[in-house]
Amino acid sequence: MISGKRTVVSYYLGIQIPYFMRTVTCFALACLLSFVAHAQLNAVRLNQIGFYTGGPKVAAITEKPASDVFFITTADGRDTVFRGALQAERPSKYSSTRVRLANFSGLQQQGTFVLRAPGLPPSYPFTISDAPYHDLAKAVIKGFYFQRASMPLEEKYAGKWKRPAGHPDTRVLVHASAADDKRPEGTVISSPGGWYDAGDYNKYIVNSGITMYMLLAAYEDFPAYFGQLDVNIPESGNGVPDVLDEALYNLRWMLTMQDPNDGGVYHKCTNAEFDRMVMPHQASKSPRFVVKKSLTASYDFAAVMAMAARIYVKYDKFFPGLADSCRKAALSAFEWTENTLRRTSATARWKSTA
Ligand SMILES: [Ca+2]
Repeated sequence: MISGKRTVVSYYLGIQIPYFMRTVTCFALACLLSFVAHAQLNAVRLNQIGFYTGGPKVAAITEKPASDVFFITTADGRDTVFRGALQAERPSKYSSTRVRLANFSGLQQQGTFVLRAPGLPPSYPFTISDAPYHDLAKAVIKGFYFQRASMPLEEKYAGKWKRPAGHPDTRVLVHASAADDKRPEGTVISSPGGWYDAGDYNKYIVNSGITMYMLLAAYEDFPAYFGQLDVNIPESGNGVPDVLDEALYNLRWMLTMQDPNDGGVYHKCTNAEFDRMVMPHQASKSPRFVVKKSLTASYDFAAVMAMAARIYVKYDKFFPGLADSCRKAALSAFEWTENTLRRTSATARWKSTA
């Protein structure tokens, strides 16, 4: 379209358009057509995972349908299991998108379905069941297993994602920023295990602190559900809920990040530079460091350890002394932060959390 002297656009406009302008015009047209096609394809927005059998079920129609009705059919389109009326268009002062809702909460038949509004492409398939998020919950918990540092992922647990161990972290150096009289620069400590961060092979107390809270809170809120959730990790079937086994893999690493001399917690375990985009066992063998103790890391650590002490005490026969160790670690980390706050200025505190 852009190779000749006259394009379709220039032909219909009856003018000669410079090559650059033709390119830009064609690109803009392609984007516009793509946008229109994409909007059409996604005209029915709904929860693509699924809905509880007895729960609310609502879809949002974001393009103009040919009529005011909608249908829920089986995935193959052969049987209609529900029909309803689209709700009136709702204006929003925050968006120009015109939306009409399709409420099909009355449909309580289990299966896989699609929503169809006349004149628009059907929705993505969705399920209605008594446990629509069960597979999602398993995948989320299992996701942390794939992030495990310092251990190989075996095929029987990891499938096609099996891989050798990376980053043993049994010889980690105290960085200059974290050095003190009892642990001078270059002191070797062991800090194995834990999870890699989302986008790199370093390990962060603050980042994993919120994650630990979420996992432990999920267990505390739904102990019966997580008590039976088997996600096929090496600790499955050991009598301890897998979510607590997985959290423990990171908890044990977190414990290594506390300086036993004063209770302060190192901010992260890290390379001097990020590893390249390679598999963990192919990453650089350059030194790993623990860096400056921080208020944020120590407070996060204290909170996670306090919570862990409360939860893992119920599994004391499996992990003797763990809950007590967590309690002591929480108290000493909290004490370090309080003492540090007392003797530092507001400016220094701000820098400490940066
Ligand atoms: Ca288990």
